Amino acid sequence: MAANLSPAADIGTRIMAWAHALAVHTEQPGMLTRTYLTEAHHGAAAQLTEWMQAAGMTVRRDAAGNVIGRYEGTEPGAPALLTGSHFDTVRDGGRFDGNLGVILPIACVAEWNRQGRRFPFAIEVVGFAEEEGVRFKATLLGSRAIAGTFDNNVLGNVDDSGKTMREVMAAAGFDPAGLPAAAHDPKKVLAFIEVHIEQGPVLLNEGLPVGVVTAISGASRFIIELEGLAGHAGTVPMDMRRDAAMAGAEIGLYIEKRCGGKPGLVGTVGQFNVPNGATNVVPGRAVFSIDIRCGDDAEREAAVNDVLAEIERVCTRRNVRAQVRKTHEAKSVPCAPWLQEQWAAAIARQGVPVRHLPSGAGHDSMAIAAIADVAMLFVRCGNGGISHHPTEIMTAADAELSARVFTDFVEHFQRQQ
Ligand code: HGY
Ligand code: MN
Ligand code: MN
Repeated sequence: MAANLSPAADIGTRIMAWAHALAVHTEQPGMLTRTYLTEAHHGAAAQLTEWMQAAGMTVRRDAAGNVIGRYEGTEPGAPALLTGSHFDTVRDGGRFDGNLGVILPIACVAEWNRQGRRFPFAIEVVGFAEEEGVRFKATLLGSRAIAGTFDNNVLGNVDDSGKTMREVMAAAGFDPAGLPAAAHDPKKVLAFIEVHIEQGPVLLNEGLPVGVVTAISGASRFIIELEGLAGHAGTVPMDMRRDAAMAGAEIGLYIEKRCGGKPGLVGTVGQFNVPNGATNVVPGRAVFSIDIRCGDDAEREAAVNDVLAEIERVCTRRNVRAQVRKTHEAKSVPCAPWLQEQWAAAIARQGVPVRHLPSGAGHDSMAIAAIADVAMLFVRCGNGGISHHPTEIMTAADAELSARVFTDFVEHFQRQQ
């Protein structure tokens, strides 16, 4: 049942109600987990489709499963100002990461539609089908499809149940052969603007509701599989062990130390598994993830090289074999100054101080930058700025203000000269 609030309800309340309504589409009761092409994902896509149609948009799904709502301009078929974000989530995630950037533009288009307002360009609101990389360990799938940079090699990636992405897409009615046709013609895209929660504490600590993103940090991600030798926890002497988990732990501590030294450089081991482990068995295998990011690509690449060298050193000394698989690499992406200026002007017209800040989190804008200039509006997060966590929160007042900034941006939008 859609949360169809009357137009009288202020837009901030409507956006919050929709975010909570969308959160019912989860694959894990009691928490929000919505990964690519699960039943919960299909339910959310149907709900977004309903809201887009009610807002006066025509809606289509492309071969990647993106939900694309189009609000025609005064000239049918005109180039579009693209906006949107992702509607998949991390496991036990928050209900605003990604989803806000789809819901808020839909709510604004619904207002323009109610007023009969059209622009000399179309507006396309995209619900990107997959950004987090949770189910198939490949990220930005939706936005890469639209950018024409989808890497078909990931179609063979398997989920925890052993199903390949290709199988899952086909079962959901999406044909990978149609992916090239999902690419947008760059000539038909004027720019891409993304509204996203900050996922950090800067705006909150400075008492600011919104900010203009200057650049999005680049990222390198790996899955590391270590193979030592399993053994009896009670009988194998400590100096004779080839303990895969301790090798991984030593590498993890090195990552923390190496990335701890430089502002803006971060390194995370987000997943760490001992497959078929047991309390009384020396781990013969360990599998863990590495995520290293920095606004400065040279710094990130230097840190990655040092970590890979340390993996070699630790594994040689411990007589453990390492398999290193890169699962994601994205250079940092600058936000276009001519678009940043228009976000700043829209914020200033609301009487709000303008704050520019970088993004440590990755976003769909990184992929869309391959075909269009991009710029992002950050919205304040509560609870210390926490995100990728069920206590991720924002306020209806900030949703209202962000919708006013977005509306103002579009109503004053000047194409690049
Ligand atoms: O990991 C990220 O930065 C994004 O939230 N997917
Ligand atoms: Mn996220
Ligand atoms: Mn996100």
